Amino acid sequence: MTVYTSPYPAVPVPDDEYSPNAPAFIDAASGKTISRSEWRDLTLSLAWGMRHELPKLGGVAITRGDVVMVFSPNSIAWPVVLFAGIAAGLRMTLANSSYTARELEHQWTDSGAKVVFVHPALLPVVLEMFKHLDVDLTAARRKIVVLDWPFREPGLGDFLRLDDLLGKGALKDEEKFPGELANETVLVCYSSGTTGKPKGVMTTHRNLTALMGMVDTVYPRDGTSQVMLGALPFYHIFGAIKLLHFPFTRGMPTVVMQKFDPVDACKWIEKYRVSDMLVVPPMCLIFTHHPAVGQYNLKSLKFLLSGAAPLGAPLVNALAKRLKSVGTNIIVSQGYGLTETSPTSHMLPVHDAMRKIGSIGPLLPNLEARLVNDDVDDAAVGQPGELWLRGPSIMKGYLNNVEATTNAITPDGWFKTGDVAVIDEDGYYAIVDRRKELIKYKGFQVPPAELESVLLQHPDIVDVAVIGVVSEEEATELPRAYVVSKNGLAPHETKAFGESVQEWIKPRVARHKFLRGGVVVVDVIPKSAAGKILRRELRERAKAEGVA
Ligand code: 4UU
Repeated sequence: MTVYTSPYPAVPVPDDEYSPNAPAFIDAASGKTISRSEWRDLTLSLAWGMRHELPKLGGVAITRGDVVMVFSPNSIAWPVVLFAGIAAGLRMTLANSSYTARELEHQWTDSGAKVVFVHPALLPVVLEMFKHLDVDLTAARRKIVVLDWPFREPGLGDFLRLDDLLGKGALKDEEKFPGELANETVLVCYSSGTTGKPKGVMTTHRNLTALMGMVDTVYPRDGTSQVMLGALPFYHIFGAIKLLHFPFTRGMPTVVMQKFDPVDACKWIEKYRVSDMLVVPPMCLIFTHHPAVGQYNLKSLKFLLSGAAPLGAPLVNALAKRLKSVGTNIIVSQGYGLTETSPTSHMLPVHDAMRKIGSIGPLLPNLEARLVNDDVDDAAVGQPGELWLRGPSIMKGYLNNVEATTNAITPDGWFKTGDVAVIDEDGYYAIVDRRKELIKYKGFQVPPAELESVLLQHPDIVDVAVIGVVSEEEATELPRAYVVSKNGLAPHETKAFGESVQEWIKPRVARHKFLRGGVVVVDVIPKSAAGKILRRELRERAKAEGVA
């Protein structure tokens, strides 16, 4: 008898994992679990509540196409709210949970959001925002739903609560996005793109369904992926898609951490036998030396996927060595993407992860790429060029911002990433530089233009430019400001002034935008004839100052 076998490795038969009773989301700290079918029921119930119960309870009425904001650290309420909103035909805008009231106000106003679903701990920030906007408390109450589910919080007064919207009905029709409707926007995450302030990225239903299949082709298929650790924030596209959407398509539960902490992460890896973890490079760095790695049983851990910032070969090697020394059989891979690409466009396949260290892998299926030089022409073979991407996972455009959309996407559909890449002889890409203004602090976007406009409100600052400098110790970039002071300062006064500016900005911006790279007083900001800041010159200067 001759038996021919498939050249592909065996894949698990989905029956077990995809059972309706299998866990979909687990709250790490309490163990509270939502099964796949409970998730569906809760989602359709809340979708009904959003569309039909909210006005009856005194909230504003929301209808298909309206923008609704989620402002919360990670919790198991997140997947329910997000998917309910999508099912209800709403556009969900996800706000960074460390935002100040002013930062939130930009996103609220720019997106035209009608209602905010807010974690109880962040309610004061929302109330402060409404105060700035001259919305009185009675009117504000109509726009606020407090996420006190599944855990009740006492002392919230008479705000609307998530619980009030649940259990009153179930949405039946709205959740379908057939035909043309697939191009409706479902997510509006914020990104500064290549320049300026954060803009709303219109991610469509079709963008997301396309992306699920694209990622599926490169994600481990050998049965090792069983449980995902949800340590990255859900409001960032990396977490929203790769922790809340993708694991579900593989029958993998996500263990939800309110925020990343290395000891807790190790504890939950042991307790929940976590196999997969999505990380950013600074988290990799922590795991290379943190004692908790040796104190818990991490043997279940099989696959780490880093993204959102460059992951270099030395760090991958150090991390793999450490994790192997505690008995794991770990593979460290890297993905690349942008909010505008929904997000993943590149990922190192498992079998190549440890062979092609430092690379972001080949282009995912369904995408086309170009590398473009300064003359907007193809870069020569083997030479670096700006990465342009085209395909079904590219955003529809920036919300209410035709100019930014036109600058970002060419008439024939090429999206300009602002990142500079090279392709090797195997078709694997590496990111070698960034052409856009963006700074990344631990994977979070820090738009220089935004910090510059805040700094210009300082009474003693007349001009400013912000750049990113690299910190090897923390595996990240740090925002560094060059400022021109209104009062000519004596050399011995500049250091103290710089430090006072670092303190001054703290109550005004989210933590990831603090000027950790320092503040330097200069006589003049280098600018082109057209008045554009010459950031390259400042980067050279920072190098000369010994910090880049
Ligand atoms: C060098 O950070 C993101 C998305 C990250 C992501 C998502 C899914 C990574 C892997 C994955 O599977 O989005 P944004 O919009 O916050 O920031 C986008 C920018 C890019 O333009 C690039 O400059 O973040 C930087 N970036 C990277 N840089 C993202 N990933 C990488 C990377 N190497 N691997």
